[in-house]
Amino acid sequence: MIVRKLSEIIQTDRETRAKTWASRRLLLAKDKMGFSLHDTIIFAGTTTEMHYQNHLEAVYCIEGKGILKDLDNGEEHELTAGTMYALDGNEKHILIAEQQLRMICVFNPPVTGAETHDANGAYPLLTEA
Ligand code: 9YT
Repeated sequence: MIVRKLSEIIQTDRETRAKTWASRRLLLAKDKMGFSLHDTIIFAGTTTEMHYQNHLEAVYCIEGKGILKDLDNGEEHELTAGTMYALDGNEKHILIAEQQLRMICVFNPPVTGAETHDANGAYPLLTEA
Protein backbone atom coordinates (compact mmCIF):
# COMPACT_ATOMS: atom_id res chain seq x y z
CA MET A 1 0.00 0.00 0.00
CA ILE A 2 1.15 3.51 -0.78
CA VAL A 3 0.35 6.30 1.69
CA ARG A 4 1.62 9.75 0.87
CA LYS A 5 0.84 13.28 2.07
CA LEU A 6 0.84 16.43 -0.05
CA SER A 7 3.04 18.09 2.58
CA GLU A 8 5.74 15.44 1.97
CA ILE A 9 6.00 15.96 -1.79
CA ILE A 10 6.04 19.76 -2.10
CA GLN A 11 9.48 20.93 -3.36
CA THR A 12 10.56 17.40 -4.25
CA ASP A 13 10.87 15.77 -7.68
CA ARG A 14 7.13 15.04 -7.40
CA GLU A 15 6.40 18.74 -7.85
CA THR A 16 6.55 20.28 -11.34
CA ARG A 17 6.11 24.02 -11.80
CA ALA A 18 5.36 25.99 -14.96
CA LYS A 19 4.64 29.68 -15.53
CA THR A 20 0.90 29.30 -14.93
CA TRP A 21 0.64 26.20 -12.71
CA ALA A 22 2.23 23.93 -10.10
CA SER A 23 1.48 20.20 -10.15
CA ARG A 24 2.08 17.95 -7.15
CA ARG A 25 2.16 14.30 -8.24
CA LEU A 26 0.81 12.00 -5.54
CA LEU A 27 1.21 9.08 -7.92
CA LEU A 28 3.66 8.82 -10.85
CA ALA A 29 4.41 6.12 -13.41
CA LYS A 30 7.06 4.64 -11.09
CA ASP A 31 4.30 3.85 -8.58
CA LYS A 32 2.97 1.30 -11.11
CA MET A 33 -0.74 2.10 -10.67
CA GLY A 34 -1.46 2.56 -14.39
CA PHE A 35 -2.37 6.23 -13.92
CA SER A 36 -0.86 9.30 -12.28
CA LEU A 37 -2.68 11.45 -9.72
CA HIS A 38 -1.94 15.14 -9.42
CA ASP A 39 -3.00 17.95 -7.09
CA THR A 40 -2.57 20.95 -9.38
CA ILE A 41 -2.81 24.68 -8.71
CA ILE A 42 -3.53 26.99 -11.66
CA PHE A 43 -2.45 30.52 -10.73
CA ALA A 44 -5.06 33.29 -10.60
CA GLY A 45 -5.27 35.55 -13.63
CA THR A 46 -3.53 33.12 -15.99
CA THR A 47 -4.48 31.48 -19.28
CA THR A 48 -3.04 28.08 -20.23
CA GLU A 49 -3.46 26.37 -23.60
CA MET A 50 -3.07 22.60 -23.55
CA HIS A 51 -3.37 19.70 -25.94
CA TYR A 52 -2.63 16.31 -24.44
CA GLN A 53 -2.25 14.29 -27.63
CA ASN A 54 -0.61 11.31 -25.90
CA HIS A 55 -2.62 11.09 -22.67
CA LEU A 56 -6.20 10.93 -21.46
CA GLU A 57 -6.77 13.35 -18.59
CA ALA A 58 -9.65 13.76 -16.13
CA VAL A 59 -9.73 16.92 -14.01
CA TYR A 60 -11.86 17.58 -10.93
CA CYS A 61 -11.98 21.17 -9.71
CA ILE A 62 -12.08 21.38 -5.91
CA GLU A 63 -11.38 25.12 -5.41
CA GLY A 64 -11.56 28.37 -7.36
CA LYS A 65 -13.30 29.74 -10.43
CA GLY A 66 -12.45 29.77 -14.10
CA ILE A 67 -13.44 29.02 -17.66
CA LEU A 68 -12.66 25.96 -19.77
CA LYS A 69 -12.70 26.51 -23.54
CA ASP A 70 -12.88 23.49 -25.82
CA LEU A 71 -10.97 24.61 -28.91
CA ASP A 72 -12.21 21.61 -30.92
CA ASN A 73 -15.86 22.73 -30.84
CA GLY A 74 -15.75 26.30 -29.45
CA GLU A 75 -17.79 25.46 -26.33
CA GLU A 76 -17.10 27.23 -23.03
CA HIS A 77 -17.76 25.82 -19.57
CA GLU A 78 -17.70 27.47 -16.16
CA LEU A 79 -15.29 25.79 -13.73
CA THR A 80 -16.07 25.89 -10.03
CA ALA A 81 -15.57 23.46 -7.15
CA GLY A 82 -17.43 20.28 -8.02
CA THR A 83 -16.90 20.47 -11.81
CA MET A 84 -15.16 17.59 -13.58
CA TYR A 85 -14.01 17.43 -17.19
CA ALA A 86 -12.50 14.46 -19.00
CA LEU A 87 -10.53 14.90 -22.21
CA ASP A 88 -11.74 11.65 -23.73
CA GLY A 89 -11.10 12.95 -27.24
CA ASN A 90 -7.65 14.51 -26.61
CA GLU A 91 -9.32 17.89 -27.07
CA LYS A 92 -7.25 21.03 -27.46
CA HIS A 93 -8.36 23.38 -24.69
CA ILE A 94 -7.71 26.57 -22.75
CA LEU A 95 -8.00 27.13 -18.99
CA ILE A 96 -8.66 30.65 -17.78
CA ALA A 97 -8.22 30.98 -14.02
CA GLU A 98 -10.32 33.92 -12.83
CA GLN A 99 -9.40 32.85 -9.31
CA GLN A 100 -6.74 30.34 -8.29
CA LEU A 101 -7.96 26.89 -9.29
CA ARG A 102 -7.11 23.71 -7.43
CA MET A 103 -7.60 20.62 -9.57
CA ILE A 104 -7.24 16.90 -8.94
CA CYS A 105 -5.97 15.43 -12.22
CA VAL A 106 -5.60 11.82 -13.38
CA PHE A 107 -3.46 10.93 -16.40
CA ASN A 108 -3.59 7.70 -18.36
CA PRO A 109 -0.94 6.60 -19.23
CA PRO A 110 0.73 7.96 -16.10
CA VAL A 111 3.28 10.78 -16.37
CA THR A 112 6.81 10.02 -15.18
CA GLY A 113 7.46 13.50 -13.77
CA ALA A 114 10.07 14.30 -16.42
CA GLU A 115 7.61 15.69 -19.01
CA THR A 116 7.30 19.37 -19.82
CA HIS A 117 4.65 20.96 -22.02
CA ASP A 118 5.89 21.31 -25.59
CA ALA A 119 5.01 24.21 -27.91
CA ASN A 120 1.57 22.65 -28.48
CA GLY A 121 0.81 22.28 -24.76
CA ALA A 122 1.28 18.49 -24.96
CA TYR A 123 3.37 16.14 -22.85
CA PRO A 124 5.59 13.66 -24.73
CA LEU A 125 4.83 10.00 -24.12
CA LEU A 126 7.51 8.87 -21.63
CA THR A 127 7.65 5.49 -19.90
CA GLU A 128 9.43 4.26 -16.80
CA ALA A 129 12.26 1.76 -17.27
C1 9YT B 1 -5.43 21.10 -15.34
C2 9YT B 1 -4.21 20.93 -16.14
O1 9YT B 1 -4.20 20.24 -17.11
N1 9YT B 1 -3.14 21.62 -15.72
C3 9YT B 1 -1.83 21.52 -16.32
C4 9YT B 1 -0.93 20.65 -15.50
C5 9YT B 1 -1.24 19.19 -15.65
N2 9YT B 1 -2.59 18.86 -15.43
C6 9YT B 1 -0.43 18.41 -14.64
O2 9YT B 1 0.65 17.94 -15.00
O3 9YT B 1 -0.91 18.26 -13.52
